[in-house]
Amino acid sequence: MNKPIAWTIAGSDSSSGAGLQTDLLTFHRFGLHGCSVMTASTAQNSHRVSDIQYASPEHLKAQLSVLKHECRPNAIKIGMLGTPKNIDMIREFLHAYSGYIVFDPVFSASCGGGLIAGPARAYLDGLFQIFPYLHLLTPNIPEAECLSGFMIRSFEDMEAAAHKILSRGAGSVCIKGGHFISDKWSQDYWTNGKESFWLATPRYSDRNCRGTGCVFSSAVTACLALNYSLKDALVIAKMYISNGIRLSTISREPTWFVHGSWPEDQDDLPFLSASPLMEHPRSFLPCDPETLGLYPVVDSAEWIGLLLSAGVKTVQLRCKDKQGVHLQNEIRHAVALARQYEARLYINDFWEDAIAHQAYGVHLGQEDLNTADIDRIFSAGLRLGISTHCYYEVARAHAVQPSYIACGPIYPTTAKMMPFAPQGIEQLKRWRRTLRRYPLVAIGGINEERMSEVLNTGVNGIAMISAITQAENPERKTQQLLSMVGKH
Ligand code: 3NM
Repeated sequence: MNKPIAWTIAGSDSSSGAGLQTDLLTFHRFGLHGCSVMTASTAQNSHRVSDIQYASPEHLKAQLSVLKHECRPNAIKIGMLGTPKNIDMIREFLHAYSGYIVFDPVFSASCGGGLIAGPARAYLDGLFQIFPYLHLLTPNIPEAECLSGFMIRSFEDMEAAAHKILSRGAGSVCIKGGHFISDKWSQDYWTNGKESFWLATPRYSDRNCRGTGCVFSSAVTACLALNYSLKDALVIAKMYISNGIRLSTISREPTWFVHGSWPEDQDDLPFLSASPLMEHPRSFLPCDPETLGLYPVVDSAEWIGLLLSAGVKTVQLRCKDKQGVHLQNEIRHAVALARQYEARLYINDFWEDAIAHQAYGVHLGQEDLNTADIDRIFSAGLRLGISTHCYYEVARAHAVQPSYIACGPIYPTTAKMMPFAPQGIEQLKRWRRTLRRYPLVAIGGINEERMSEVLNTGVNGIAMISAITQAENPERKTQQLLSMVGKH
């Protein structure tokens, strides 16, 4: 077996609207081999649960043992456990397992039927014992209220409840805001105690899909099994959920979630930000023209002069080694040159100076997003470009609605210390399909030989440093590259 493997430890839903049937389908759509450990069999349709047979702890153990030997999981999702004894059995198993574990603490079916045996208190106490083994807990609002003991009436309450739940020992918590019917966004809050963010997608209040909680936790598990980081997994899973709800039938009656393939629609990409979304973020001015073309990134006004005289029309000043008056002079000089050549100059990092000197735009990395005053850049009428390297960063950039998004590194690069592996041309094609309303700039390791395959993806700009600055004759190389872009 050569596919990554994910397990679901959950109850069977005879109608397949939720439970392990829908978990397996989700795993399949993400290209995994899914295995199931059934904790209970429910007789269920979209209106009621008419019977439940819980698996005995012995039967649970037998399922875990056979699978453990042949189908070692890359990640595990746990859903309904049903009885305190089954919780104990799972805790024993988790003690010896070191991979990713996602837990969706299901207490009742979407149709309202309770799914746990015996007193709720004993069940909850058992659950708390397994929290220290979990990488992620994904309660909805009623479940989060149960686990935290808080009433959740506001976004602040969601944050407080998440931190209370976290204090029980789970690695991180994502509270799904799907039950906040008053809000026009579906907003989830994630935290691991050190970092936190909100994910917002449009709410489709005229749809009533079953099993979305199961699908969300399975989709996160699938992405973890595929080696995505937890933060990326949350973004991709949110896209998958938004897509399936958006494409489902408009109805008050319960309807089927529409399982898609890998989510690639910008309409489903969440806005990721430090606080909940109150209104649709405003968009930065568009790049004009939308085609940025050859986009050299250089560290001095002298380089900019050379490139502009060779015919470059979009350029970035990325000064990492100058400060104070030297930096000011460099920026002033670069802006004057750009005006003279009617070219578009983006200033990396130094957004205040870019505003002061009225540069065409600012380019920010993800760390700069923590400190830059985005509203001031917007009000000053400058364009904004943002670097991204993964789904989490793309969703974060999306919340700022920049003029363009840069995706990198596409190939290995030596010009920048890079904690990210090269994304490759296939992922760049995927970004092109996904981010269809943004101009995209490709960066990282691009040179003359790789140029046409990058251009073929349909990106709007090609950024590069060393292919130009390390060339024997940078001016001639720039002209060659410009002509390749021009002919495309
Ligand atoms: N940013 P070269 S890669 C400045 O991926 C920079 O965000 C990157 O230089 C990113 O063309 C990179 O020499 C370096 O590889 C690009």
